[in-house]
Amino acid sequence: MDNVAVARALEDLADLQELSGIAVFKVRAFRGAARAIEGLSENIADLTRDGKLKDVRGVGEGVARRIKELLEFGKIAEAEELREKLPPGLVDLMNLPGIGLKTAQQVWKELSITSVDELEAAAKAGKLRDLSRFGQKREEKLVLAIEAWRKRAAAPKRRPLAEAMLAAEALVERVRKVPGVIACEFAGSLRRRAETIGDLDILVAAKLEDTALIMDAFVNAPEVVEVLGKGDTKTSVVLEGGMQADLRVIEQDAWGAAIQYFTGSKDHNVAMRTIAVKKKLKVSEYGVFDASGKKIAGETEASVYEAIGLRWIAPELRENRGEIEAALANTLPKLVELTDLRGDLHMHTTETDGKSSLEQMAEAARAAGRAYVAITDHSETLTFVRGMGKDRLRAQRKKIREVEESLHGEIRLFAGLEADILIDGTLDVEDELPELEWVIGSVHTHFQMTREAMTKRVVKAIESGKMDCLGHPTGRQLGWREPYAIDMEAVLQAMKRTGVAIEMNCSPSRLDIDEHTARMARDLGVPIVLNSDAHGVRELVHLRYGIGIARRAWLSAEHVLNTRTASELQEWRAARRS
Ligand code: DGT
Ligand code: CA
Ligand code: CA
Ligand code: ZN
Repeated sequence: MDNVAVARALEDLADLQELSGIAVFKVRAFRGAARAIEGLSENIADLTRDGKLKDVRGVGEGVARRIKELLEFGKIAEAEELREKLPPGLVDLMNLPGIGLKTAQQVWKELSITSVDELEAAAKAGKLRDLSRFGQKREEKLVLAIEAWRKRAAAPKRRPLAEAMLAAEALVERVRKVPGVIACEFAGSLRRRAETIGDLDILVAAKLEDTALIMDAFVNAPEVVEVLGKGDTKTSVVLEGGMQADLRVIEQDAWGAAIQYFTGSKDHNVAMRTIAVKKKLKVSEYGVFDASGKKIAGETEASVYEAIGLRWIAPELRENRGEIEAALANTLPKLVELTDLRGDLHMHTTETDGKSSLEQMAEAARAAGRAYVAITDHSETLTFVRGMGKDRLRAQRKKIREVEESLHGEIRLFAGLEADILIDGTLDVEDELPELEWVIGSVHTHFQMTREAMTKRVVKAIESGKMDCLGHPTGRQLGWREPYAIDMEAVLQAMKRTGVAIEMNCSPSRLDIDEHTARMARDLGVPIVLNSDAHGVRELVHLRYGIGIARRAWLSAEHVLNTRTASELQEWRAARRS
């Protein structure tokens, strides 16, 4: 049990005591101790074992006894007893953000409300507004807060990268406009572009006297549904959809140190601190300090790394997977960037299951600065999305040439196909379609196979010689479909033998392949293609999610096929096919 858990248990005990009418002065000791324990740098269990519990500020005889009990039995008997005597829904009620102990007591005493359901019904019926310290506005907010609380309880805890990124960008943009804000950025796992995000960590550089306006702007953002805590330097809120966001205000001279610290990962920070200690330096979120306690760096992030003898490390690499060693040896890779991507080799149109026409897709891709794209609608056997047979394919190819001409050669359009990999590993494409310029092979049906059978199926398709790239290689859909069982290493080996590329599908619901497989592909020398798999013009931006994953896989531009020019790509393809 860690310090936070112990503090929370004491806090709960204090709440239960207070709800049960135990005198406030008796309760206060538990709250004070909880706060002290949360702020401790030593582990409370260690202190207990060493008999040093009483040295902790605010821990007297009574508190110490409860802590020992908690560490030994995992619970405090007094808390259990008090909880049993109270109406069961009351504790839930009290834990509702924006309610707390005082209000729970108030609605219980005055309206006999003892559950969240009853509270919600009362709020909707307008029965709360006349209570003291309430009013119509708070009553309305409460209904929203309860809805958000329910959603959050039901929602998976970690959120997909794209959802977190959109939410964070909106908040950052809003906060940047507040007078006094010198800088505002998101940190944490989102800055590292992890696949899923626990919570948002937003940092602001400002003078401390300017924080009030900043905090107000933050909590009043339209997507905020609950305020968990609002202070001078830190505020925590819950957003629509249930994600938590923390905002911290930092003074400018510690900005670099703070953003370094709060970007993490924790493992990276720990490894960094180990290096610092060897040099008799101390790194914290306030700066880098020498043995005499003098601050030697902290205003910029690069200065923090430099102070301990490291090159600046891209956030996507900060997982303690060799990046510190590489920074020391000056062998960090030059990571691929979004602007390195010249083309996009997977997208659909209204011809099959896309929402935008060929003309619209081509024009949007041109406007987005792509030098080339492949139009890859579905193949014939995928009848539920009106897959195309060879006649329609030929007709589409003709149309592609026309659209290309109408855009004056500003974008090269490859006539492609996303061919189904059938259950026996046959690729759903006619032998006599040499005019196709880009063929993706993908599994869209029959996911339930043994690992062996699925591997054999996909390897056979790779070896057919008709495929340029394997699409969304594991079939996963984040949050609702697990990857199918497949031996990715065997698949990569087959690709290496035959010169087929592997897709990193950048659709935020897929992100398939993941960073681990991408790293494996890179190490084997299998080229990786970052594709949007756009099913409409608005989805062409998907590349920005995949690029983060690609960087986490240590990819440079040279590992990514669609950083090449259109003619280099055609040469690559011709070389394999000859
Ligand atoms: P998440 O939110 O679960 O997706 O992951 P992070 O990495 O954003 O983690 P979070 O939000 O708990 O903390 C943000 C960063 O703050 C984390 O990456 C590193 C830093 N940090 C937080 N707690 C600690 C800690 O106990 N020790 C160290 N060294 N760093 C910490
Ligand atoms: Ca976080
Ligand atoms: Ca956090
Ligand atoms: Zn597909």
